[in-house]
Amino acid sequence: MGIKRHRPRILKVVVTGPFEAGKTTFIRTISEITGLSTERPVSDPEDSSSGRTTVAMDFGRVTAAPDLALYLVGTPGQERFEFMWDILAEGMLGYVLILDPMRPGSVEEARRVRARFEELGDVPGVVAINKFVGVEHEVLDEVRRRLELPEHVPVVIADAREREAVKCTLIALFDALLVRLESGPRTRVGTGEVG
Ligand SMILES: Nc1nc2c(ncn2[C@@H]2O[C@H](COP(=O)(O)OP(=O)(O)OP(=O)(O)O)[C@@H](O)[C@H]2O)c(=O)[nH]1
Ligand SMILES: [Mg+2]
Repeated sequence: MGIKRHRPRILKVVVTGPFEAGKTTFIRTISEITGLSTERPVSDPEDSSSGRTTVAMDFGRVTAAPDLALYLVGTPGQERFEFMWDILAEGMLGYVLILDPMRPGSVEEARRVRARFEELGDVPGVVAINKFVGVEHEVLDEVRRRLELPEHVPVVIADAREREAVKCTLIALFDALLVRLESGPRTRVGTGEVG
């Protein structure tokens, strides 16, 4: 007589954002498995600190509870791989939008990414400011204003290399999800279940 094993529920979270924002790093920091990454050398090495860029997707896994696993799916940041967004967003529970406020054009690009992700699913999103050194409340206000974020969208400062910061970002996303679920039957939320 064997021990009965239940398959864990799987919830999918997409990690998106502009080129070089820190999406791959965010997933690597928290993933329990080495994960899949489709990084290739960038064509313009001056434009990238690591010299590598995601061309299809990143993938990581986190056990949230004994019967609950999160699949973290990272998008490519370069515009020419944007066709992957629709595929990767399928069935997402929510998304994390990472941006680097110090990189020229990153906030404007984040605005465009967010507009597209809002179309791709009626799910909550959280904005994570990465690579930031400076006065925190100023950057929080500025990003909120420039992205024209509604009040219910959480914005956090999170160093994508730090596990605790990545965890807090994911918790902010789940809090936003709970608020949605509690806000009544008119709000539709994707199931996020992929298996
Ligand atoms: N200083 C600093 N560097 C970071 C941080 N997060 C990522 N980086 C570095 O920034 C570079 C880009 O990080 P990635 O995680 O590859 O960024 P990405 O968003 O996946 O990039 P693309 O796939 O090309 O769009 C790498 O050299 C990282 O080591 C951070 O919080 N602080
Ligand atoms: Mg990447």
